Parts: sequence; C-alpha cells; structure tokens
Amino acid sequence: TGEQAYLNLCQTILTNGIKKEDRTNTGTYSIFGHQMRFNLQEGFPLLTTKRVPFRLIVSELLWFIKGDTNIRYLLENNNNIWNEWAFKKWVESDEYEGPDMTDFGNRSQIDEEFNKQYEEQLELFKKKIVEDADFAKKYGDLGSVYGKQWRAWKTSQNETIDQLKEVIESIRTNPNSRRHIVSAWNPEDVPNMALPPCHTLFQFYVADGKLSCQLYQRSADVFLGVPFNIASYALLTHLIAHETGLEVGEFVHTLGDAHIYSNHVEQVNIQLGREIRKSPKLLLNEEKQSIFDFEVSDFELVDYEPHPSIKAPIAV
Ligand code: DHF
Ligand code: TMP
Repeated sequence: TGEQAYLNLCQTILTNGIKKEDRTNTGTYSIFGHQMRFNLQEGFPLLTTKRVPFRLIVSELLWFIKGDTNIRYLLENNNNIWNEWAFKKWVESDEYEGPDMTDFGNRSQIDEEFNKQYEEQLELFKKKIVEDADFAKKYGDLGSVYGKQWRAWKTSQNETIDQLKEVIESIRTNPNSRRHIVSAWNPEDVPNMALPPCHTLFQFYVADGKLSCQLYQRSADVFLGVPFNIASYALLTHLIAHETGLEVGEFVHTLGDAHIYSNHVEQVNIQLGREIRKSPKLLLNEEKQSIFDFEVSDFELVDYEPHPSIKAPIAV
C-alpha cells in the first residue's frame, strides 16, 4: 500500500541517509530523489500509523484554493501550522518591542524559561492577528506563497494568471494534454516569501477516465510535513476529479531532498514499529460542484482509526 511506501522511505533514510546540516541548525539524515505512489482507489491516504489531523489539511488546502496567503484565515479555523513563519517576520520587524526572540525555534526547545516567554509572545501575536485587521494585513501575510502563485501569478505585463482555474479548464476540455501543470516556484518572487515553496510543481494526467496527480517536492520533512503533503494533494486530486467528472487515479509523490530531522528519529522509530491499518474513506458534499465553493464542513472522513499521534518539534 501507499502507507508501506511511506514507511519504507522512513526506513531508507534512517539506514542510508547522509548526515547533513541544514538551514535551521537542527541537523538531518537525508537522501536525494525518491518516489512514492498512492492508489487513490484504495482509500484516502491519510497515515494510520500515527494520527494526522485531517481538519488542518482541509483548512490549509482551502486557504491555498482561495488564493489567501494570510494566516488570519488559518487562525480563524484553529489551524496553527503556519504561525511560526509569520511570527518570525513580526519579531524581526522594527515594531516589535517584546523580549528578544532571535532563534526562537531552537531556543524554545532547550531553555524552559525562554519557552515560557516565547509561548506568551506567540499567544499575544495570534490574538492581535485575529482581533486587529490592520495588524493582520501587515504581519499575518506570508508573502507570495502558494495561494498567490496558484491563483494570481503576476506576469511581466502586470497581468495575473489563475493557474488553478486554467488547469481545471484544460483537464475538462483537453484531457489528453501533457501540459496540465501548476507551478508555485516563481524565481522572481521567491525572495518575497516567508518560506520558498516546498511543494514546488504539480501535474495532472487523465487516462481511463481517471485523474492522477504528480507532485515535485524540492524539500521534504518526512516526519512532519510529508504526511500533510500526501493528504493535501490527494484531497486536491479528489476535488478536481469531482469537478471534472473523473474518477481518482494515483497520487505520485516525487521528492528532492528527503530528510528526517535528527530530533525526529525516536518518533520515526516508534511509528515504524506499528501495524498499518485500513485506510479511511473520503466523502465530499455531493451538492457542491466547483472546487471554489467548498468549505470546511463539506468534507467528511469515515473509518479513520489510526494509532495515536506522535508529537515532534518543528524546525523553523
Ligand atoms: N517547516 C518544517 N521544518 N517542516 C515542515 O513540515 C513545515 N511545514 C510547513 C511550514 N514549515 C515547515 C507547513 N505544513 C505541521 C505540519 C505541516 C505543516 C506545518 C506544521 C505540524 O506541526 N504538524 C503536527 C501537528 C500540528 C498541530 O496539531 O497543530 C503533527 O504532529 O503532524
Ligand atoms: P527549506 O526551505 O530550508 O528546505 O526548509 C523547509 C522545511 O520545511 C523542510 O524541512 C521541508 C519542510 N516542508 C515540508 O516538508 N512540507 C511542506 O509543505 C512545507 C511547507 C515545508
């Protein structure tokens, strides 16, 4: 199954990964170039060897689809997965006057006193984003990240390209095309992003009445990010298949630098010791057609009975 492919990747990295330093100063074990396949007909590929919070995947994907790049929408949906990258911009700004938050990601893990201060500042920041629209506009925005590139890629002629709308149209009208591509990697715009896109480019493929999707992910945090990325692109494929009247085919996940952070190794070993369970099933609100009309309440996951979640610190 697809989940076995994921566990094999984890095992391969632990066995063959090269010890490699990284931007976050955490340290990783890393391999370069790997591919996994998930047959979406066999069930929805949300991992069962640890609990993965489906509702966070839904609200993050809807946020991309809306073309939104501001964490305010995520916070309104109790989704905290992008906080650190907005917070980083805030504490590095001239307007921030609280205690020094330099390198908060690493310091909060080793210094309990500092961690208290950090959590306090992060709570204040979140509160301000939700309550103060002007503040949110300035400090909640992650820059030209996914939503921007998918829905409003800026051209040199000052026009915008709605890549998502266009790709759905091309799937519908010209299914055999080999050009069903959406790119989040915009070299000119990369400097304006809180984090350059990890899921960089994806392509759709139609054959036998089924829609498949392949993602090129340049950088993959295999324990924390990848389970989200698999589910997110599987969900996107379901939504577009639904809108275009196709069945779902495969999700092909191609990775560049696939790494396990050194402070995730213990967690990965716990997960590797667990038995894979039956994949859940995804139900979509059949009354909705367009991907652009879906809301959080239009998704339901049934028969998801995973092993317990496994906590791990995220590298900032
Ligand atoms: N940075 C790094 N170093 N790794 C990432 O995977 C990553 N992902 C980002 C942004 N920056 C990143 C966006 N996606 C979590 C999962 C995905 C994600 C960000 C964070 C995460 O922390 N997952 C936790 C649970 C989070 C929660 O329940 O709030 C997990 O255990 O899966
Ligand atoms: P990098 O920009 O230095 O590659 O750091 C980005 C880190 O975030 C890296 O560990 C990969 C991880 N990541 C994912 O795995 N999936 C994601 O969706 C995102 C946004 C990040």
